[in-house]
Amino acid sequence: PDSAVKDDLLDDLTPQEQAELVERELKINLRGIISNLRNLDWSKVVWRNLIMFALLHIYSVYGLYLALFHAKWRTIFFSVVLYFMAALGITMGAHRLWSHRSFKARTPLRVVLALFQTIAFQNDIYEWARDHRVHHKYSETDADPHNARRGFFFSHMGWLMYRKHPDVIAKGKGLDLSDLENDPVVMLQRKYYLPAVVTACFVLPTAIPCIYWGEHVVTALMVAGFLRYTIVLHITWFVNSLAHWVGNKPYDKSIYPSQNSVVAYLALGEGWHNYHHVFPWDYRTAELGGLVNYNITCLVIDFCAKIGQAYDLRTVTPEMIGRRVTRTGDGTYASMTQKAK
Ligand code: ST9
Ligand code: ZN
Repeated sequence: PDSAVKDDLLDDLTPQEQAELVERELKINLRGIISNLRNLDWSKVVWRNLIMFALLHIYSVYGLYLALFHAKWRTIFFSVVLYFMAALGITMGAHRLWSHRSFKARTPLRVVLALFQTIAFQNDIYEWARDHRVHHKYSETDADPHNARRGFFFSHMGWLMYRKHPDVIAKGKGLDLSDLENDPVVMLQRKYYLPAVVTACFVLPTAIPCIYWGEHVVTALMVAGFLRYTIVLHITWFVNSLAHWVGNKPYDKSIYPSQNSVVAYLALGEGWHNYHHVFPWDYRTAELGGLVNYNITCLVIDFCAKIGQAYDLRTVTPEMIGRRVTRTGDGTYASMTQKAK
């Protein structure tokens, strides 16, 4: 109800007043950042994570330098391949399959997706899907782990360095996670997560370039390990930050999630976030699949369905979408679909 009130108010404001309001909520102006820091409860900051993320970013800057001036082209190519593998592990595996059950997958495909998801090092599938389900069910409330109302930085990466709000844990305990508990692939990955993630995210990405094309060990670790990891993290985090703030809302104007094409492009089709929060069970996470909407994940799921590894793909009928657009959309639907054609 809170967000509905906010949007009614937004309609009465001039574009400049709207921009100011958004900036204030984003807290990207100096006063906002200072007031955010003042209101911070420092006892809840998880310093270990903050230091780890700071180090990761320092290594990644060095990785960028090595990538530009020293790395062999094979190492760069290999890092790009790793980006696609890790990204699919998140978009197709953790997100569309395990969090939303928007399609079903046979065991070989689930094993591959779990391996890919491990390369991404974003917590194990069980924890990722649990936090994501609580995010959808209680979006933009205290029970949302990366509640966008707490500012851009918090929803982007701040939440990973700060103790969770008690509501996240309380509401999370009320979720039915039996499907995850009954999936042996998910539980096996959870059991061996620590050694698996160190191997998949850092050891193999370093060892393979050294062994197969004689890359320097430091270059391999910094580029294919740290830099690639950091890039995939920020792209994922943009779905929670940018795509909850910037973009049209053709399906439901009363919620934060927005249609953001830049995020969609980087995140293999995951930026059509206004649609996704309205119809979370749709395996396309967008109204349209295909290359024209950068929905690479959708194309891969379609391919896996063709070879019999994915099945029971769930979608939404055009009539249902149309009714929802008329009832709650922000009026940009017509111009948006025209552009897509
Ligand atoms: C990372 C994840 O980066 C990113 C996820 C992004 C999601 C994006 C979604 C967007 C859509 C998809 C688009 C994909 C696009 C991909 C494009 C790719 C190119 N329910 O957690 P604790 C329990 S991870 C129920 O320690 P604290 C918990 O079980 C990065 N229970 O809380 C535990 O119980 P027990 C690497 C819950 O102390 C207890 O509560 N990883 C829930 O507040 C305490 O849990 C990291 O950096 C729940 N929801 O700490 C690690 N939650 O004791 C980050 C918790 O009984 N995490 N519980 O076991 C942490 O260090 C901590 O979780 C913390 C909070 C510091 C954040
Ligand atoms: Zn989702």
